[in-house]
Amino acid sequence: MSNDNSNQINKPSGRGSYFYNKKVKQAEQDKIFRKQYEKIGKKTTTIFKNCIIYVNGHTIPGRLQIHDMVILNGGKFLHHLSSKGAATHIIANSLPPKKRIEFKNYKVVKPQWIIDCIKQEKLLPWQDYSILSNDDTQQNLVLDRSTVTTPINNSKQVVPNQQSKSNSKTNAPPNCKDPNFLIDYFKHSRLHHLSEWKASLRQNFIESYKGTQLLPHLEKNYTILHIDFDCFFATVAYLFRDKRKTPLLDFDKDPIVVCHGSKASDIASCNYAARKLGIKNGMWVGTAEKMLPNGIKLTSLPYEFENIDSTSKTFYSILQAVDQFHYVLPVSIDEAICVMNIDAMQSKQTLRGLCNALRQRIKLKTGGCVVSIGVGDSLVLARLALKNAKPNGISIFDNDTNGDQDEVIKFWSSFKIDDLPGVGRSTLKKLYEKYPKVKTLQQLREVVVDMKTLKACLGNKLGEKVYLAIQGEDDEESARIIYDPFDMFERKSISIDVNWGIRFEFMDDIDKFLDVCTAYMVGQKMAEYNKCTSSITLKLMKRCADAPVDPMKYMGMGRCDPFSTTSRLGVPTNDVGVIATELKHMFRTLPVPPLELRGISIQFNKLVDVNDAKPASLKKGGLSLLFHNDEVTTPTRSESNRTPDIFSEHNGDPHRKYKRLRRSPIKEKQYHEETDPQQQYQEQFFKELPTQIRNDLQHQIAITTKVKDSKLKRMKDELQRREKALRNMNSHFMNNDSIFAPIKFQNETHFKKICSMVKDWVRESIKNKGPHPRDLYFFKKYVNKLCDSDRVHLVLRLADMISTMLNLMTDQFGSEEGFAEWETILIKFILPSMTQNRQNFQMERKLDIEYDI
Ligand code: DCP
Ligand code: MG
Ligand code: MG
Repeated sequence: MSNDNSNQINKPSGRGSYFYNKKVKQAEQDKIFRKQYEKIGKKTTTIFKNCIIYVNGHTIPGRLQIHDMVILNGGKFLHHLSSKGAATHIIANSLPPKKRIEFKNYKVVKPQWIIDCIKQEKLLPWQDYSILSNDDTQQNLVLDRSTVTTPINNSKQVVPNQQSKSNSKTNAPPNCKDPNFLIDYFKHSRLHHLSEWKASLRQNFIESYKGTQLLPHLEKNYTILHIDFDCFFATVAYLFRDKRKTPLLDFDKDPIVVCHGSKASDIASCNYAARKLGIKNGMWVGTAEKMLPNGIKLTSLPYEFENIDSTSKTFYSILQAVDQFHYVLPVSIDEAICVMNIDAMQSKQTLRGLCNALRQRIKLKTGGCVVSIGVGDSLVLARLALKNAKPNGISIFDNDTNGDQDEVIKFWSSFKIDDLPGVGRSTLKKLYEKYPKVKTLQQLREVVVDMKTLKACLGNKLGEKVYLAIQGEDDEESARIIYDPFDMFERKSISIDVNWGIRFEFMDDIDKFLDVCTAYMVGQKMAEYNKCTSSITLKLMKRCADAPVDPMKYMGMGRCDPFSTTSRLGVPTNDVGVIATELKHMFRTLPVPPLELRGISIQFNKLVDVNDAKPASLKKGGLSLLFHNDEVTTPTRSESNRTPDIFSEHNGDPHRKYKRLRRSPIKEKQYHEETDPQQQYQEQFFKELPTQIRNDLQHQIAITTKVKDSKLKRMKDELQRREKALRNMNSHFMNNDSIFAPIKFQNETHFKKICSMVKDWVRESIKNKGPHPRDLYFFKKYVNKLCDSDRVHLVLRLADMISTMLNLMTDQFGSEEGFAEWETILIKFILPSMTQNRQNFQMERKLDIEYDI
């Protein structure tokens, strides 16, 4: 019946009605068809329950066969692709270029997907059967590595790799709402591992070289050995592979990649046999498979994080045992820069001897991992030499112009311009515009006459860097790692970056996720380094308006627009509650609706040692984790237990854009203070406050009243504040959140109306299970804002009102859960909030910001 109604409403007229009628008729026929088959005992399933399938062009098996397979397995079959978005999947053998563009936002899969789903009796990841490559969908790579685009060879059948499948993340669909999601994500994320390893290598450096003499800044009296493993992850994965699965694998001949498995996952590392075929680190598996010559198979191996870690430890311990090295500077898990005093080792021959010995020892001790070594008398030369040395080699370069000039020219001619460290796509473009014919670094050395020209082309800093680099010298910034490694390696920020698996519907869940992130970052990371933070940056990735909802990479980010905001706390803190609340607030200032969120990164900057920070801002007696602290979190409660949600209308509709506060549906009542019969309780309430709170409160009220007495002073203060507010608006205050704006609650600014609304809310929720957490969250924000903006007396009135209500309702509802909850809110939150002297806190925030500017 309801179906008929909706049909009625959506029924098109005119030409469209012909297709519409046809579609309805065909859907009815499909239903009958399925029933008939069920009657004769043919097996039916619901594998394709939520799928609407359209077949494009000639397919094997044919269109009719696919139709039957879809219908019998619970799917809908679309005979015409009449309107955009009607189909969930398009089945095709191949697509001409025009269709590739037309279908770029669809899940276009090979017919084999249908067959395999039925065979395995489950809906398999469509990405493994996708026809469109990342070139078609323009998927953003998380990596900053370039991908090679190659013509797509449709004639070649790509055999889904068995090993890669068992290793695929896609077999275990992630749930970002699960409290364990973050830790699980970190366990699998190679980028997370890489950054953790790097941080710990740096920390180890600081500890083990404590007291070592710094190298004199201006005397370039050293030689650099830049040492890096060849295809590190791939080698370790090969050495530690399950040999029963791939007994005949040949590392030197067979193309091997390390990845998470599905076609749409990135290749973290590939061996040199794969590189010969054009496959590169950072490329998608699907793209790599298309580069294989006929008959050659790509082997994907899983990550061996633990073995990578132990191999790296062996590598570093071998290097640290070399006496001639003044420093072993960690670059990454597979790469180190060794600084050697020039007098320690002079001739090329002795250098080569040392390099050979090192390579042999590392290979032996790691069970077969190979490093290459580049040697030069600057960082840039050693790095370029390393490029020459790879794979499995040594390159020692002396840029001395008195030496062999042919060798110098040969060396520089072997590099492209973007082989220079720091030269990315945009710099390359600028250089090409200025010097269109220049291809190699040698050519660039010939055309660039002075630093001034390059500065004009690339800007001062980069111009200087590139100019010095082509002379074989390091710029000041790069050389800091040699002269001031301790400062460079000191932990200055703590961050997490979640760029996979983020699919939320409601703010509630995002709040919980932010709680988990904060607990991890504060409870584990900041505690580990004994730090606290005074500045937080939140960066969100929002799906681009024209990007597909499901990107090619399973649960990946797809194309996104970044949004970020920074909040300076003024006072360093390690309080989970404060930080989580700030993050939730920051989230709400960014225009990213929950459904469009694809990635979250959080960074704590301006870290200070806990011992150096002001004690008042720090949590004593350990860190309180928000999970266990019901101050700000939003505990789950079943729908039926809830009192009416007065602030959460958006909750029912995930597609609606999130609104911070919405007008309450409750009928507004006037608050008549003078005639209120509960007035008599006010004095008593004040008397009954704990002495400390009462004294503080009286003091506060006395101050504010005094200030208010002098109109002139007030105007002067206000003027000053406004000036400051204007200056700081962009860097700190977010529009409505300015403490000078009228304070809104439920879109209402009139205090008496707000009181009336709160009164109704308290009355209703006392009788039940207490206030809804989200409502409470906004109420707390409102109270805090009142305190922050010199309106403590209003908070007192609210407190007074709630206390009076509690008194009046004790007899009737004293044993209710809601009653107890409101008592706790009053005693643990509202009353203390008035005496926290948050005005001073705000003043510090402002001062801090001015300093920053
Ligand atoms: N890595 C990664 N993602 C990145 C960078 C690195 O997964 N964005 C991992 C995989 C690499 C390892 O770190 O194996 C070392 O990085 P390298 O850049 O040194 O790459 P490889 O060692 O794989 O190859 P090469 O022989 O070019 O050094
Ligand atoms: Mg390497
Ligand atoms: Mg490396």
